[in-house]
Amino acid sequence: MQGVTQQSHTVENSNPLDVVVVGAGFAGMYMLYRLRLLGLSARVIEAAADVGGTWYWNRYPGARCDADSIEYSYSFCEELQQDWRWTERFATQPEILSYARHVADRFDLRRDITFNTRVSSAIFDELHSTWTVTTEDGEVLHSRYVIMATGCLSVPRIPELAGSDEFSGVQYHTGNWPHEPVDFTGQKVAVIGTGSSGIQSIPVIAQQADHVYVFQRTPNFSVPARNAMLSNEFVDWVKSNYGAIRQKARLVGLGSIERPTESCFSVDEQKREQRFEALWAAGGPGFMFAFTDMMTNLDANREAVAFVHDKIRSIVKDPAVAELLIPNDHPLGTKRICVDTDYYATFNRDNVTLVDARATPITGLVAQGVRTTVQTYAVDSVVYATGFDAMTGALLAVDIKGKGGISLRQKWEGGPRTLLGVATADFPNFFMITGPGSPSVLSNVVMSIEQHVEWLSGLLAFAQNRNARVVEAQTAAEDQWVAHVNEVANKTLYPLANSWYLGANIPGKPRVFMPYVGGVGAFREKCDAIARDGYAGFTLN
Ligand code: NA7
Repeated sequence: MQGVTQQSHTVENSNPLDVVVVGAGFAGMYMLYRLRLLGLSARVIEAAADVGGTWYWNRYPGARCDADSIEYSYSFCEELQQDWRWTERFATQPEILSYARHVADRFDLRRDITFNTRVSSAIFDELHSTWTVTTEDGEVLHSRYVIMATGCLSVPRIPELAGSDEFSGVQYHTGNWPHEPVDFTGQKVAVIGTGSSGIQSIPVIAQQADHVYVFQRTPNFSVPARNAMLSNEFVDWVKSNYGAIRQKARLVGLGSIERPTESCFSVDEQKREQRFEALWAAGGPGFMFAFTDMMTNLDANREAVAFVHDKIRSIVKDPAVAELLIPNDHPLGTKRICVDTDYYATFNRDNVTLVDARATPITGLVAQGVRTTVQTYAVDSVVYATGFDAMTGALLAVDIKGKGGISLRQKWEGGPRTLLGVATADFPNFFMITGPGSPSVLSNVVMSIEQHVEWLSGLLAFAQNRNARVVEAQTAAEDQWVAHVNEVANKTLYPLANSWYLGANIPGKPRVFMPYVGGVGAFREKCDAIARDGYAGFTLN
């Protein structure tokens, strides 16, 4: 027998729970709500002091969602979506966190959540078909099921820079920002990284700091957000049409984004330009869906690339700075497109300097600041906007052992393998919400969370009805799913970029395209077909 070794809390005498859920972000909260409906006992373990997940931690200046707030919210409760009033097109982090807290209060979720506690291991006991979950504080829980609701972007990554201990100022990571306000007034600040977090925070920090040095290794594509306050008329319209808006989003992704019907070269140059202009003026991530073939046809993508290059040149006054900001190593959208407010214009400010960290890489920190191969930049604070160990980081941070003592880290050595991103063979009664192999980060993730949670609730109800003690993904079904995920990814331009979708931002991480790119509608259909087929691909005993 592999697994349980804790002598003081044996499975036999500990009155096991039905489910341990790890994480109380949007996924963990809704999972708990649904488990209660199934009549299952559950405990949620959360590292933070409150609910909210990524929105609890990412408090950096300018942090906001890049999906429309009316869609980046739960749809499962009509009263909830009618009562809550979003104020801005793209909600700020504090507003999203208030929403998460409101949901926790409204459904009295906190009574089943243990906060300030991190799970260190989860070990499957084959004899009893239960899991033993141990926290870093040494608490041991036993449960029939473990559900990882640990988020796709929840393990911040700080590059190992020589001399970081010697730096005399303060170092921050955007994904683990202090809870007290940070005041950069009068300071010289280094921001390392120009992904979404850097692009959102740099304009805001620049308004406060004495000087900002932006260390850019790879320029990214960013489109204007055109954020605005939501009018009462618009909100009223949304609330009267919420059913249809949600339904559309379930089938095509972000429902508020009008999907194209034409391919790029089926229209003439003038019409193409007009469409790009209209989407640029409308703001938001819809720009990357200008034509049907933007993410599959390199020539079509190049048209959008050229348009954005021209925009950058027209906004940034110093031509040398503009050239440096121009992304030229990946097709548009193959790294997550950034959505900004005044990002490029910020480089016209006298107190902002762009440092080419590719031509002159950062070699480390010294007491006074950041050192590159050519000079030292004296700064008071360093902001790492250097991203996350995405999609698998939080799962593999926990020591998870399944059948025969196999660890998830071993099994996923060559990259994650899942069935539908929800389960993995040899790990019975173990599930993930929006795991690798599901649309997750390529979709409106709250909507994808709802889909996964509801589908998994159906599977657990099915197991309950059959008195099954064990639910496990079959290896053959998993192999087929992994092959399908790769096949659809390889038909697109996505694998052409060194993105965190592929794990390329983490040295040594296997290069595997992790999210499912086939679309939320197709994914939902496949999941539903499997359910209709008696959860084909899963073994229930
Ligand atoms: P990202 O998108 O992973 O961006 C991280 C940035 O940090 C990126 O520009 C990196 O450059 C840069 N980076 C990382 N290490 C270094 C070093 N050592 N030197 C210089 N620059 C470095 O993370 P974000 O937090 O911005 O966004 C993640 C997601 O969160 C986002 O897509 C949204 O979905 C929300 P590189 O490209 O590796 O050259």
